[in-house]
Amino acid sequence: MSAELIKDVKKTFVKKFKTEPLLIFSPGRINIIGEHTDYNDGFVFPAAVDKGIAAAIQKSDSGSCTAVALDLDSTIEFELNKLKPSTEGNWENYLFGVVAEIQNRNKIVGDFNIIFKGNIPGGAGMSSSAALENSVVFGLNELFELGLSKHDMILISQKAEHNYVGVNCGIMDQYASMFGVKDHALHLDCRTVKSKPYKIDFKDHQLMLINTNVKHSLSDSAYNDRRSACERISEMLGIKALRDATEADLETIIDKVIPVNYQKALYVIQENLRTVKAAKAIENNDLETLGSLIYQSHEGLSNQYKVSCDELDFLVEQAKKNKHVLGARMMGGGFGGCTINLIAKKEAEAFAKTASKAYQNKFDKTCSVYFIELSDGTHIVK
Ligand code: GAF
Repeated sequence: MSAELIKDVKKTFVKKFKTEPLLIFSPGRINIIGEHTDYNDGFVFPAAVDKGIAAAIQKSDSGSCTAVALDLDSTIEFELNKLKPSTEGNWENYLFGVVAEIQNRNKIVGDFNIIFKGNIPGGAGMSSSAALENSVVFGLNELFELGLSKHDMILISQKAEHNYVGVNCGIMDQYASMFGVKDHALHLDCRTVKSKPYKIDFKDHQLMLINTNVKHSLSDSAYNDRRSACERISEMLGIKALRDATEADLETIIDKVIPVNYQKALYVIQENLRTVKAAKAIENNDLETLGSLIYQSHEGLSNQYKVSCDELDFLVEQAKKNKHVLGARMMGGGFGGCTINLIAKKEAEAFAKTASKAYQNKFDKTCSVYFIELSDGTHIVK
């Protein structure tokens, strides 16, 4: 599938710009557990997947830059010294943001042309945004010999999202997309920004995604609000981030925090511990425990952190009714997108069918099922 994307962007690039481009593939990600912990300096457990964004990029001598999003049939021209966030709030903000953040580091980017095409479903919570940002920064680094490390690049991608897109995201998505390792998930410590790869081979079980195909509005502002609430509580506790707090610490300020925010902080503290326990469970090949932690994660996201929605809750309820699903939860920022399910391989197709039918009956719309492969991070395609 990604080979086709590469072929398409290359062909279109050569036809449009009459020169051979540099080709990049940048993946989306899943996350086994550890949601909304990244911006609290905590642990997450993501993996890059075989869906992503292909980019063809080359220097331009026309005096300006052209960018084409093939799947959106959208072309823009821009000049490097006149960059500012577009009010349309579209895909170009990811691109402009990355270029601007590179320039902020006093690195010189020359004119370039770029063509993208992707196969990460929009709003699926699989981070097409990080894939896009990483493809741009990776391509520009290579083309203009900027000397950026992979760590520099993901920080640039993250800043682009903060300053040009307006989402104060953590580092999980950019990290997973850039550093992904085939067949592995990364147990990432978001404070040190270092990870340990875990080979994921669940033998007779597998991970399966079900996309609600909904993305509820206001998700960006709700995300930023939650991040601010966590930061305010950390400040009250006199710590750098909620990663440093225990439930007992939190109890000391129970009278000073409104109950909904107290629950959010409690969720973060508990989710962080769950993520550490999940790593142990995977080491011990203890899938029952892993599954139960995944279900607990969803409970917390839905009832305490309040980032789920009816469609996600419904799919998790369907999973709970099926003894072959060991764990299921919403994945990513929330308010729509996918559930991730840990399920017996031989039952996966049957559950996908039953859950899809029930979803259609309940919401009068379809959900989509994805079987994903864990893949390498952002790379050049020869
Ligand atoms: C989004 C953000 F981009 C990530 O940084 C992370 O916070 C995630 O939501 C929730 O875990 O994908």
